[in-house]
Amino acid sequence: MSVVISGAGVWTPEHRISNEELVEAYNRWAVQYNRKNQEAIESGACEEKPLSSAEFIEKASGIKSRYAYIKDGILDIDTMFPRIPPRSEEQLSHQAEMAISAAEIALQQAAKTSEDIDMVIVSCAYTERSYPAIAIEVQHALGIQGSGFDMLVACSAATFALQRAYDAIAAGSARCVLVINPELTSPQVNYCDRDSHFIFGDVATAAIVESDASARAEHIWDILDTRAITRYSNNIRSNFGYLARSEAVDPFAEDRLFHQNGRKVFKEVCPMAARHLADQIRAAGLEVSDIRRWWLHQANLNMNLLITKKLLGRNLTQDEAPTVLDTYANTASAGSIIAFAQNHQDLDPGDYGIICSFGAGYSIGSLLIQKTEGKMGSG
Ligand code: CO8
Repeated sequence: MSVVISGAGVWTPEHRISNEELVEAYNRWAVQYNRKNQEAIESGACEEKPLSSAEFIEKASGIKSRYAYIKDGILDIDTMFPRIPPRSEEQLSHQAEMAISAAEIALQQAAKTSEDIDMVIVSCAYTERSYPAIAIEVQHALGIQGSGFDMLVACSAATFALQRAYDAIAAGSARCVLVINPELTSPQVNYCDRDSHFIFGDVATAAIVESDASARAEHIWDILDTRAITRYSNNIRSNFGYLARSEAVDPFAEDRLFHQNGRKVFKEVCPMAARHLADQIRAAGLEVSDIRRWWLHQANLNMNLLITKKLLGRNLTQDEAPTVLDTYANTASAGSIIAFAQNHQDLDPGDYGIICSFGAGYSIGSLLIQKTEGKMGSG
């Protein structure tokens, strides 16, 4: 039996923030901070905040803009975080709403309805609460039978969840799995940190995984192989967690937000990812040159250029390795799924592709897939 990806969808928030807007707000905040703390800076008690630059951001990362679920507050120098209106326990939660918006597109692409689904996996870098699982809320809202659960694997949440979906179909414990990645990253971004304020954006992605026998979509991708590896590293970290109350620490302190040693991450993760992909492709009896399209993790354009250069000895074109981080920025685990969802319909039956994530953990997750004949128009 073949296990296939038969649909993928992206829900994009309506609010966009350009590098220029973000830098302008950060710089005004930094100037105000430096003015307020002038004496302490002069005495060496605290450090001056350096200014950010839109040119640096684009050159160092390839990011030009990002989307925000809620823009209000992010560019206000007296706030510097998104002001997300609280919802009552009776209302649909923010992440469930994002998840459902992406799920509806993936279901439509796969020519499926809620009745066809029997497992929901919500997998992302953060969930807005511990329980009940966002996946179970989505399951309830969409009227899905079976089971649902949440998974957290930071950057590799989407690829690791696709592998759990693959395993469930292959083992017969599910018939059709809805995998959703509502990446609401903006509340965990430190918009007062010059080195990381530009990195992330919000988005939600979704995919349908099922047996080839039940697939009815126009575009169907056979999953030939899945791989996941992790290696512990403190170089990307957020200490946000439920122990803050017991530890009597500030739950909003800088270390509770995303922070990283970006240079080290770059140097350590690129060779790991290149080796991982080369091993996977060769183990399947293929050459790296057989891969028609690379839907790579979208953290940094230079990382992707380095990885593909290590693999193929040349820079890949946008057609071979589509970039979406220029408009979406780093969307935690969703980046490779956005790249896939927006850039797979033009390929032909028989074409091979790789979906791959790499990042916090460290973690690397990848799927080697091959396009098969579509069954019918998905409308
Ligand atoms: N404006 C102007 N100058 C700057 C800025 C800025 N905004 N930031 C840094 N600089 C300066 C630095 O001070 C430095 O100056 P100097 O040379 O004088 O010391 C110079 O520019 C170079 O700085 P860096 O060494 O930091 O710059 P890099 O070229 O390394 O680029 C990057 C920085 C873009 C961060 C790069 O290192 C990178 O992308 N690394 C990989 C990071 C990565 O992939 N991380 C993965 C994180 S995502 C993830 O794992 C998911 C986590 C879960 C989601 C979290 C949601 C919130």
